[in-house]
Amino acid sequence: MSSDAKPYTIITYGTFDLFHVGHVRLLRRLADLGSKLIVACSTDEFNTLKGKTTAIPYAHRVEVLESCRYVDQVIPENTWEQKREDIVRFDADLFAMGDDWEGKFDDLRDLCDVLYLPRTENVSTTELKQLIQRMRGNGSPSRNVAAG
Ligand code: C2G
Repeated sequence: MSSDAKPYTIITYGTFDLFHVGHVRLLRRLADLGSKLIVACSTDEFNTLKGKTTAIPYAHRVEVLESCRYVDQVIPENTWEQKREDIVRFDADLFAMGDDWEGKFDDLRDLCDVLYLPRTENVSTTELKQLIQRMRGNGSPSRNVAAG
């Protein structure tokens, strides 16, 4: 592909709390589909709107995503409604999510392709939180993750 060709741009959205292999495998599959992957990371305020409580603050979740080899750019996700504007702004060719969102964003098909990829089984942020709670209940030493 000539160097001045437009990158095939993919955009995806999520909280990415307690970054785990399910997130990694989604981002890797998406990166393999194009030449630029943009991740819109849910802000702490938006997660409150989503009814989600995150373990890791937004700034740290962004830092982790930006360190991921598959991710080219991280932007904030502040609202449900920003997707259309983002797709136009970044000239995205593909909007993609895990298939727990199957069908939820088909309305974007007038702007770009829409793809739902199979979730990675047996791992989720919720399960990790429950595991950590059980470990703490068993007297495992806990330390402030954010302090590193
Ligand atoms: N995911 C996955 N496999 C898992 C867990 C998550 O493929 N085992 C995918 C999800 O399908 C999603 C992405 O990883 O596409 C991020 O997951 P979350 O952080 O849980 O994102 P969510 O809270 O679903 O926010 O506007 C869309 C929302 O912001 C999505």
